[in-house]
Amino acid sequence: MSKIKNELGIVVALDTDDINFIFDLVGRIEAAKGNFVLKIGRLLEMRHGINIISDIRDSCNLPIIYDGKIADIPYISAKIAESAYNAGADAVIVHGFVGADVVKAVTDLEMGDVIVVGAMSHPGFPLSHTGFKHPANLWDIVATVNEVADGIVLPATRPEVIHEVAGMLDPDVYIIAPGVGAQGAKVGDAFAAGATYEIVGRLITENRNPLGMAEYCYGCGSIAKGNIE
Ligand code: BMP
Repeated sequence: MSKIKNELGIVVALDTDDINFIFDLVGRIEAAKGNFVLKIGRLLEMRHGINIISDIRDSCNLPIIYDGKIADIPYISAKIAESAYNAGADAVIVHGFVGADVVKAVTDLEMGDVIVVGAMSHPGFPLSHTGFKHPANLWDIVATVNEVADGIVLPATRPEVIHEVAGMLDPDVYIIAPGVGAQGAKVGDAFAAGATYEIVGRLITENRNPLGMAEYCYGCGSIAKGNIE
């Protein structure tokens, strides 16, 4: 069973240097109503070291994703993932384009969730020239995810890709979708297309009321999915 709940939620991307702000925000989010997950990326890791994962782990009970976008040979990828799990991560993000053997080297650890990047949110991400708006190897990645992984990253900026892939995924697999707010996608659009989680970074971290924005995003998800209490 996956460590990250396969239900509607917001992944808060903690991509800011301000450590005091992060710990304050994490404490507030933990007390908020909703399903929230934290994402620690390479920015925080490069600035503060791997201990930032254990420090945040020690400060709260929220699930933590290490977004190292791991993309190396299987042996190295597994070692990187192992370090993140040992530091307290519940899930790691691995690139899908590197191949099924890399993803399997990480899932074989059986230390936590494995989330695979299927397609990315930025404008320059290479798409297939066959008329489909997704990378040519996306279906290979989806097959690997269905076989061994827990989640997939698909772009909120391309809801048609989410919609198409959602229909091909095993129901146990959750979809996390970045690109909301700062990158142009509207809050709720990815949920409406079939995403389980929207990833939100700057829209929350640069807001004057970050907690209010996080709660608003979660509420938009509930509305998009039609399960308002
Ligand atoms: P923001 O909401 O501030 O644009 O941040 C988006 C977050 O999602 C960043 O942490 C980024 O690394 C991540 N991300 C993304 O933007 N696009 C992708 O395709 C994959 C990502 O992990």
